[in-house]
Amino acid sequence: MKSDTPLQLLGGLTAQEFLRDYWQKKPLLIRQAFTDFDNPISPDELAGLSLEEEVESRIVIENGERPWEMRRGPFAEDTYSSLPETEWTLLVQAVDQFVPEVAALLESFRFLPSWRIDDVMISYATPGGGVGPHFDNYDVFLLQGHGKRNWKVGQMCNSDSPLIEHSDLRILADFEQAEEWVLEPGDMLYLPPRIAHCGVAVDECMTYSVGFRAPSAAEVLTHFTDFLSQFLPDEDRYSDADAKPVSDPHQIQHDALDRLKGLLAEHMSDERLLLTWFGQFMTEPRYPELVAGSEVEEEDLLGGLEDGAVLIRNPSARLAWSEVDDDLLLFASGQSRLLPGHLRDLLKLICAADALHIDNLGPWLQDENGRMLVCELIKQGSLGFADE
Ligand SMILES: [Mn+2]
Repeated sequence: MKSDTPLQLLGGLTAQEFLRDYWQKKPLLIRQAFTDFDNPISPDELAGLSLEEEVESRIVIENGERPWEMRRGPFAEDTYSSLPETEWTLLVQAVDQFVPEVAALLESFRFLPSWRIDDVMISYATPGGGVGPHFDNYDVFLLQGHGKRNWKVGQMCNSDSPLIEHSDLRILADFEQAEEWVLEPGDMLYLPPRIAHCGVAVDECMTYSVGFRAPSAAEVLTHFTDFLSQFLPDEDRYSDADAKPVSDPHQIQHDALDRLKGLLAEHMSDERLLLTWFGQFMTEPRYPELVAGSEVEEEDLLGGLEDGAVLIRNPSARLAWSEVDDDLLLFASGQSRLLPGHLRDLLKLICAADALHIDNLGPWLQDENGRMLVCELIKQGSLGFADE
């Protein structure tokens, strides 16, 4: 995607302008980001998903058994007949993994790295429904899909911002309203991390939240050092050759800290390991149990494709790639593979194509590494044959 094309999705801004002025910085209201928006899933279908075992869903009832009562799915069919008329919300996570038409919405966000995108959550709300004033630690695009929702945007928050006492929800005790808009179908609101916001359904409505993932500094440090430590031999230790005699044996001198900093710097600066860890971490699937592979022999793969079979990405899989020197790294659902540089276009194809078939994959099947890679991705579960 060219970064200097004005985008309807961004209210006429180019991707470059949006990233410079708004991304991670300030809210942006976009009227008709999607013109003539065709709501890809109905409230009934969304409620249907919330009955499924593998789908994460919640219902929040403002005046339930207690204020802001939260129930976790999967729900039973009769759950819905027992709810009040108004002021409740159903939230369903990662609908993009279950409904291809919802996954297709993500195509519009290709000006951002796909590995930053977490999921599309959909909320359905009855009039007056919402989840209270809160903040998230992630960027989000809130696309109005159906009906109208009132959004209020407030102050910047952090982990010290006072919350009301609640066991399940993080509801802000104070909300300092700065702006307010009513969103109609096709309108979209971008919010940077940590900004207070409060959405209340004006009438029966649905909102699509395109959420992003960003590891916390604590996660980066704990997960990367865990990963790194697998490669460090036990004899690689704090060492103090050429130490000077000490004046007080009980004192920790600062030269010991310098040696420690040296030890940390030596290992933390290994770019290849950092990249490998990061790619694996950012492609970890939300639902690893839905990335189940199947056995396939190379000859069956080739025969199948020649007979017109089509391979598609598992909607629960996450893929990304990178370069290391003259080689490539493919990250697939939390795993990495080092591959020769000549497979670059194959990796791009596997990451981006809606479907793989004999026409686009054909030439790569002549290549031993290419064939093997496609087989491995089927065995690992990131690719699978489409049902005819
Ligand atoms: Mn939110």
